[in-house]
Amino acid sequence: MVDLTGLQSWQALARHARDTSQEHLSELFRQDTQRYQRFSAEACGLLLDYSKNRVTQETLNLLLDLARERDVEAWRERMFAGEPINLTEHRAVLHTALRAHPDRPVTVSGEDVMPAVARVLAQMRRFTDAVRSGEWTGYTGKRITDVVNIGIGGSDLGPRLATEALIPFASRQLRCHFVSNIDPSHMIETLAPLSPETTLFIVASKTFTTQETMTNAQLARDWLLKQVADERAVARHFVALSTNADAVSEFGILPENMFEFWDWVGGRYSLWSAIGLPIALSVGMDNFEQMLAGARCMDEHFRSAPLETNLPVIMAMLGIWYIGFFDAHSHAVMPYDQYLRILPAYLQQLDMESNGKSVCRDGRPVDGSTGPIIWGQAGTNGQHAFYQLIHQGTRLIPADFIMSAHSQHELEHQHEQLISNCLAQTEALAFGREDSAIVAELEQQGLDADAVAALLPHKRFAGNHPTNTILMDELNPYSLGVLIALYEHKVFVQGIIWNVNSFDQWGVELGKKLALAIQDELQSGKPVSTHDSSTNALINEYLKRRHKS
Ligand code: G6Q
Repeated sequence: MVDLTGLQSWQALARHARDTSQEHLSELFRQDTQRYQRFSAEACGLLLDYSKNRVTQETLNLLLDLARERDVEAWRERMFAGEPINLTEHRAVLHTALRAHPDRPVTVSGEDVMPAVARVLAQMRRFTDAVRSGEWTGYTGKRITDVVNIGIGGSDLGPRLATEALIPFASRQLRCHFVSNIDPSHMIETLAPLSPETTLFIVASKTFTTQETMTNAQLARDWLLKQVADERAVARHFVALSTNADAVSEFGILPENMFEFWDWVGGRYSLWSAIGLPIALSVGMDNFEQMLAGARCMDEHFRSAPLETNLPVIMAMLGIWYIGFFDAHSHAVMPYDQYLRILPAYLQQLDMESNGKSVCRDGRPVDGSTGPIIWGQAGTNGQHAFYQLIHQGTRLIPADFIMSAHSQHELEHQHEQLISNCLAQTEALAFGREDSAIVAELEQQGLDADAVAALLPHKRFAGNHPTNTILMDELNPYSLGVLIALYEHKVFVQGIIWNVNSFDQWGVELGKKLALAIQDELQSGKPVSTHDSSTNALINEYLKRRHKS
């Protein structure tokens, strides 16, 4: 495959970037009164306003030429069709099948996977109904009041995001907790207020070998058995979400309490699968299926809408523009919705684990930058912390602002304060403030000409900072499904443009291996000399301090 920078469309974009890089959003809006109409699009109830980006119609045309030259449409079909596009792991990438219409077959290696998907969904429904109704009890016959999901990475972030986002739809009789960190404090503090008789543990692990999850599951098992001294209790208080049936039954979890998924579901794309069980327990299976329906709507939009109005494609190509031609290293996500406070962390994994790559699919180095650093925070908190850097710092930081028309609460006035802040930020970022307005304000405060001149550079708002604004009617299971699928497909399109495999994550392996070796050394307690001088010294110093009485 031709290197990215060698493509005709890339070179055309590079020339266009040189010619237009100084254009200011204020000027672009002045020149075109229809700019919002031209640069906004809607799908599945979600409005994307991308008019506050540093683009013209020509920029977008060139970006879409690049998408076509990189064969985005063909790759999209290959993904939906179940081809093994995860080349290094020889796997299909079919999280879309988990939310596909049950009557339409989706085949992997010649086998229709939809009956298995439907079977697990039915199993999830039976189980969640039983737990939520109180029919499923703990070992001593008490109703389950607390669910603790033990999982990490993809087996934690997706369900945690959705469970938190959908709190207004949750059963208040069932509290959900998430333990991921190997640090025992995480489990100990979570369990402290809970009773083993009324706690259900979900061991969520695709492989059922992950160190953090297996260690924490063992800790939870010991906690349970310490108080309910009967091994049979494990079967009433533990269920598993996994692809590894043997390891699950070895742990003492009954086969009927294992919820299966498959190797064609990537960890960070797995909340739509059995990994979504805590979501379903919290909000009920009907709401979980609404979330799937929202994602399905976005899948259909992504698969069929022309590139010109295709939301994931537009967002992806805008990102390519800033990373490729403006040297933007990061991308901020600002949900003006407290219930979406986990979204930046979730998108960190989705985007950075998928596109944080430096080799192409064929193993050659990429030419240019790939995935950005994703960061952000919910609501107005960031305005009182890091927005300073976005407004007046030296870096270009494109950002997504997300808001809903309806609040989950009846405090409309306060909701409007929240939304005004969101809108004000995107306005300020795009247009900044004219020097003349700053001068007039300072003069009005009685400052003399020297003082005004001295202060002006510090008070200057240059503007021209690009943002997308995403507006939903309200945050609910359906719109959450739409929103998450939007970002999944955005990440997919960017991976195709950069020609990387967005579906593996080899970069997480080395640290895990080294940690196992160091763990043995720490346990032996003997000074070491086999590492570099820094690691040796740190291990030895740790041991010295640890064994000091
Ligand atoms: C995600 C990654 C990774 C994975 C965790 C947990 O795409 O593969 O975050 O989800 O390492 O893995 P297990 O589910 O196998 O425990």
